[in-house]
Amino acid sequence: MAGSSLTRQRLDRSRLAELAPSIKQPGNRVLDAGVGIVHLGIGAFHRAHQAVYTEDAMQAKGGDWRICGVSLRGTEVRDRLRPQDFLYTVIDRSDGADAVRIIGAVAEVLYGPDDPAAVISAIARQTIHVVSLTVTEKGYCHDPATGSLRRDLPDIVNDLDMAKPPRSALGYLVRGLKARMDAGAGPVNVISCDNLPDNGRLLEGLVRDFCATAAPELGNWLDAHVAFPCTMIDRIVPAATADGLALAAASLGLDDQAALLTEPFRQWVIEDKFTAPRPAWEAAGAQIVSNVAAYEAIKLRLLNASHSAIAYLGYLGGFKTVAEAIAVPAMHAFVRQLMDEEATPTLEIPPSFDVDTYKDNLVARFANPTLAHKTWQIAMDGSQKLPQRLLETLYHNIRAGKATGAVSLAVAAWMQYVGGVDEQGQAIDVSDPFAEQLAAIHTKARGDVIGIVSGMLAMEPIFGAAEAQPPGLEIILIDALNQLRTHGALYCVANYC
Ligand code: CS2
Repeated sequence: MAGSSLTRQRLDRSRLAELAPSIKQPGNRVLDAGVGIVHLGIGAFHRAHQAVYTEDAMQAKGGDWRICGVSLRGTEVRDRLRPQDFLYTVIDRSDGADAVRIIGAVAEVLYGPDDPAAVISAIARQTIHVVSLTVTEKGYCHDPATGSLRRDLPDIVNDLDMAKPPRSALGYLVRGLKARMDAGAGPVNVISCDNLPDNGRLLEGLVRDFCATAAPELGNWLDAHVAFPCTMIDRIVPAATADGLALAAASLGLDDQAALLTEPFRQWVIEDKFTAPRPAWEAAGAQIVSNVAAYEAIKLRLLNASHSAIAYLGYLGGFKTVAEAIAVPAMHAFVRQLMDEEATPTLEIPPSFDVDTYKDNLVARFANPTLAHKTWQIAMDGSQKLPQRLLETLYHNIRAGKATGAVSLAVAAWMQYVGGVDEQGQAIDVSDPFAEQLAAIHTKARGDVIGIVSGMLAMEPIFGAAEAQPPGLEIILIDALNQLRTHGALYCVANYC
């Protein structure tokens, strides 16, 4: 991202009085509030989603719910926010107009590796009632196909030795919970906000598994003191860019090095399962429900599945952004068919949920021309995303003898993408925890489609054990990958429709 404009003052508390009245501000109810949340993984998504809900909840109902954010992987967020008193701009962008607001819900940002003890003692503070996480799928250090803890990962090997400084989110969390138990600091809600099915239960299982080895004394305490509600989180928040910072600077008349662009839409469904106080998130529009599973599945298999299909097929077809790709009529029709014909029949739709309107809104959100949401960004970490987004639908439909043409083409596009070369022969920067193994499968197969597909299907963490894969899976994917490599992504997309 480009540096700041030399002529502009930097956003901070002392500048709030200068802002135009059209720019919504946090106000003293937020800025004077105490900290009640520790959030692990304070990236763009959290700052444009949970932090905004929390700000609105404090504005509506008060409470000491400001956020102590923690970065585990880099100092950038802290270094950009600190000179601004942790204030930043969120611009809701649509074709019609931009809505600009300043968020004040973040009170501080810690960089874990600088001072792990500070993070652990923050989690153990009596005034903290919520520990939430957005650490991305791979941050859970689990086997995506089975949900079990990957004890082979170097960070987990390190963290299971409680005498060592932690490296993984689980390592920080378990040490923090143990410190909380030791300090008698009382119950806490631990809230996963990542795009994983049953994210609360998954996290609880991983924490308990981790504790069984590293801190068995914590097991009973967890039963009585910690709730792990499941959540469905939704808001499209592209990674920050220099263009976004320039737009914020022009809107504010101030330099903001931490500004974010997002869409007007946002949704947060949270399981009503808490052991400690929480912000009045429902006053900010969050839905607190008894069961989140149906909402999670709908979102993962419709929104995120379409996103991943657009990311791989679109990237291979030469599209840099989701909006560019979905503007092509064949891609639009393909995504609609993927949702209507293949994914929707696998879902249990709650009676009050209007799934057709939901899908209409999804394609409209994808088409938002003001958000440059990169296909490359969504394509990242496909090995961690594929099972819940595409493979559940594919496996279900193979077993039920239903249509699989669109979903299998999307999975084949992922297989092709991770080979690291696009349809113009240009190298792809594949970012994935399994990138090396996936590239090695391509190298070994030397262009043989059967070799590529069988090598991929042998990746158990992604596709599950051979006996758990549906019969015919290999043939279906060989056919799809063959078509893709022979005719190219766009032809296949158009041909499918
Ligand atoms: C996207 C999601 O990057 C991705 O994988 O599919 O981050 C998506 O934008 C959000 O889940 C929308 O809520």
